[in-house]
Amino acid sequence: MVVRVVGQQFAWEVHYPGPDGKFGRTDVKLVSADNPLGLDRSDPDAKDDINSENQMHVQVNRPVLVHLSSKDVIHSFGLYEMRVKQDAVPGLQIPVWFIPTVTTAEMRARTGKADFDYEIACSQLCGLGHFRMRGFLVVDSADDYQKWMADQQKGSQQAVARRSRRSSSGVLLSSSRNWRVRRSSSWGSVSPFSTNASAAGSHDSL
Ligand SMILES: [Cu+2]
Repeated sequence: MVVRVVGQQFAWEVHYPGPDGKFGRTDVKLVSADNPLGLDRSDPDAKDDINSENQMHVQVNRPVLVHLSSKDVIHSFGLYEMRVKQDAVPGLQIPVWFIPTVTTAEMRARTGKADFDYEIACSQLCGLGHFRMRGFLVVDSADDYQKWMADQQKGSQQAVARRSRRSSSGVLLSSSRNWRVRRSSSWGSVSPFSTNASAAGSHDSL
């Protein structure tokens, strides 16, 4: 499987191409709290794309190719159990790959830790919120992975419907999606995209 991971102060955004296997176009001008990847939903390739924040699900025993980049400063994508550590650099897409061979559930059984999780650590001091830049890799069985993906697809279709309702009514609807709640708390006031258009404009290759 192929996935894009974008580091930002202070979270990991994960972009899945969806069933068509094609990543939709992204544009920094479209980046918002609702659309952290700047995905252009009018692009046919983007229609089935999935994004998640600080949560990366993969299927056991399948090679995972990650195209790694950053929106702002240099971060470092660390998956210690996979022996993966790679800087995420603005303006570059850096490929890194691994094959997960032990599911999260199996690791919990082996270690006797019911709360074991594979962690995605940022191992580059990237700003004041560096300490909380932390995601999780979930290694699923094939069945669990399909279920998760189906759930995400449903969720993203609902989000698209919500967005179009909102744009027609001009009323901000509240959302129960966890990632959005987390987004608002982790985004804070430090994002260069929230206030400074010229800073965003300099990262065209996002
Ligand atoms: Cu970081």
